[in-house]
Amino acid sequence: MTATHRDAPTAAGSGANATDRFKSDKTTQGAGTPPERVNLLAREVLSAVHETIRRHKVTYEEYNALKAWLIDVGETGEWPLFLDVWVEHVVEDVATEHRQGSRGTIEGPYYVPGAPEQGARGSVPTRADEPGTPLVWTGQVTSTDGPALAGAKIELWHADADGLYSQFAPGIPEWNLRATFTTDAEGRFEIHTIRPAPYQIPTDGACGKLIAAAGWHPWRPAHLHVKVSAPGHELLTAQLYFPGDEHNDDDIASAVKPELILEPKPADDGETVSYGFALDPVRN
Ligand code: MBD
Ligand code: FE
Repeated sequence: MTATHRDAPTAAGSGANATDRFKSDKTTQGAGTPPERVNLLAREVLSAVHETIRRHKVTYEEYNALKAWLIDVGETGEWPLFLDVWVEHVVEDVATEHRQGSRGTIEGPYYVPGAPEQGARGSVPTRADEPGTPLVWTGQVTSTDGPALAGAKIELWHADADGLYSQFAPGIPEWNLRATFTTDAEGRFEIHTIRPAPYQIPTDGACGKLIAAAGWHPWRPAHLHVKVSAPGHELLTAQLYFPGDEHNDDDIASAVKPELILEPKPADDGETVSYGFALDPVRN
């Protein structure tokens, strides 16, 4: 390890970065939600909280512990992490239930738009001594209407062999293990990367405190994140997993689906895998 104590990854560090990222990319504050809908949703969420308090006779001590913890979530910048781990999977289910094409799953807190373009065949940016098993991934992007999609974009991002993401953990080059590929005339691509490590939710922040206090585990299985897009088609956000990972069955973020588990094969230098995507046309 070359990391010094000073630049070790911390929950507050990745949390602050994820919070800034969300504010600059995603916040649309209110987004035109009409008052009737805010009223409906806010009332139902609050009554679920009230019901839980009555049913379990929640005490003032517990109420104050909750208040302190919620303050802590904000102070450690962990709202993106908390929501993406424990809430996003249901939003994703609802948003994509009409689709015929490839299944997706949650985005999580660590996507960054604008990763370097590598064409149809190429490598993700890595450090000279990037640890991890080399992985060559080939595939094709098609439309559920049939045709191959030339010029489709595949944005890939994933953790390194220590389970850390560039731009969210310190000391990693900006675009390490992040890239954008564009399919060729037949809709095909070939991506050279490394196998990521399982991801552990930071144990030193508010989410880690909840996990410890509830006796849960902090792990997500190893995964590759992708966004696949083509004109006239719905954006597909997915993650791909590796067979045999002990957390495929109990992902803390509930984001594993059987269709998303790869079937890698051993190769001379690492592994190869074939996996493609079918995108749903936008219907009006
Ligand atoms: C991750 O890497 C991730 O993908 C999700 C969903 C939550 C926390 C960390
Ligand atoms: Fe992730």
